[in-house]
Amino acid sequence: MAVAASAQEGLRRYRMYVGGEWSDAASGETFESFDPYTAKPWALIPRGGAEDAARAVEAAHEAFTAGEWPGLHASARGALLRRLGDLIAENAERLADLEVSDNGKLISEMAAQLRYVPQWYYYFGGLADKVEGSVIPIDKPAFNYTKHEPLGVVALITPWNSPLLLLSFKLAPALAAGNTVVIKPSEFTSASTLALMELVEQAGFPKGVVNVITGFGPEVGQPLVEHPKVRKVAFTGSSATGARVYETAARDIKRVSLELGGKSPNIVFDDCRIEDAVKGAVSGIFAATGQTCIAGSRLLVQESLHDEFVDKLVSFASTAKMGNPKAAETQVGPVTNLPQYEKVLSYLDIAKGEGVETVLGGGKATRPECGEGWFVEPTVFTGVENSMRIAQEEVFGPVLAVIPFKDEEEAIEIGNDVVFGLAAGVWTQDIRRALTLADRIQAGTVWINTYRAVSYMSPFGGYKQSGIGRENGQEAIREFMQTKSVWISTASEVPNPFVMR
Ligand code: TXE
Repeated sequence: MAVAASAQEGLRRYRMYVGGEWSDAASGETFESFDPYTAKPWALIPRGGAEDAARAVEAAHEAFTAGEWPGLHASARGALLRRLGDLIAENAERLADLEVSDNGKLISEMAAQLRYVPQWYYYFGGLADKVEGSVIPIDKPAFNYTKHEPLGVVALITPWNSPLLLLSFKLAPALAAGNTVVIKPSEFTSASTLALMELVEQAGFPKGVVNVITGFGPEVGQPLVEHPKVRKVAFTGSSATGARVYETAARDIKRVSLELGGKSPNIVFDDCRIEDAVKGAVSGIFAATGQTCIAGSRLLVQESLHDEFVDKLVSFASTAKMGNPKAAETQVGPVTNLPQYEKVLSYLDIAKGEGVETVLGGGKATRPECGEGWFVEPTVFTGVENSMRIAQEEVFGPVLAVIPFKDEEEAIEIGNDVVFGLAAGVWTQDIRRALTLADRIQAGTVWINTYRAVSYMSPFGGYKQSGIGRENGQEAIREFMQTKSVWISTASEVPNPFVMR
């Protein structure tokens, strides 16, 4: 059954997907999803609550413990994942269009992202039957081996900035490992995740293996995290909500992986290739309208290059075309939702109050091509000190704080002087310097002479308060598994039962 079957008051109406069935919220309530370019609602989403969360967890638990899924060989799980990858590839443009309607990011970026997403299902589908245990040459009269088993029901809680990409970081390894899942997409971007369920169904996953419940975090996300049959929560979002999820999960010792915020330093040395570094700075903060956890929101520039670099950056960034995110030529789209828009604008005031200098933007974008949408001018602040709030707190918008530094040592000190540690960029042609920075910057990802590169093959995650656990790469599948040690006695007689062996 199609998800968006009927239109009500001109809005597309979506349904949740639980136990292989499409359903409304138990309460029958819905809420509107807004298009950030028009600032108008375009879809109606079920407003789930505790009852829906419990129903979905029960369906996932049933699918984990009975029926076809638990008996399916890992190779067969892999084949299902690869089929899902093929279906996503066939539907990439349609899914990208839904994402843009919900989050206002550029169609050019979202379409490229959706064309890349199938790789997660191919990679983890291929990995499913390659998770091997070991035989331990044990120091006792016994044969001892290990095996890696799935955890059970896993809750996947996702944000709005790249809904299906960030979901796939979790969904592909979770299923490859043999778990069943309940997905809770962001209330701002439910449509593409629900549309993905049509493809999950077509791929032939047994009922209840993949479930989606929609609604607001405190109403449906919180009871999902609290449910005693959930064994792990994989979360991407804000640090405040991540901490809350962590605390809640601790009550019954659930596992968590958290991918949280950042205030990543993009560090430019005076021996860099300047034109490349300018593009790197722009891609770090203005691509995706700065709404990425890996945004290079602190630009550290060596004093000797500072003025020249800022001039070049401002003249490049000031030509960025703003407007309809569905138009191919647009380079900077709107901010995804009204609370986020208000948050970004409030940080512009905070920064100005801290005494920074505004060298580009600094306010709402009121250009005609921005219409009624939630647009903020690409903004560059200079004269920023690293202790200021604009340098310490995640804005999640097109707002760059430029901080000068003297030498390598000072760049490292400033770079590391935040609570976050998600990513960093380094621009230099000196290989010794590049490797020194790669060693000494406290971040889960360090890019040398590039920025924002992410792959299904390479581990992704945070140091410090940017998170716990790693997504992508071979170790990601183990985040969704637990290890069992099996002992088989080879002793010729049972030894003294009162003494531990
Ligand atoms: O995030 P939330 P929001 C940051 C960014 C942004 C801020 C707020 O700084 O300005 O977060 O965005 C669900 N129990 N990032 O409010 O609240 C929620 O419904 C369980 C960084 O959207 O963290 C959504 O599905 N779940 C980030 C998800 O958590 C709960 C990407 C994330 O929402 C819940 C997005 C609860 N009690 C925003 N409360 C990144 N790291 O990329 C909320 N949720």
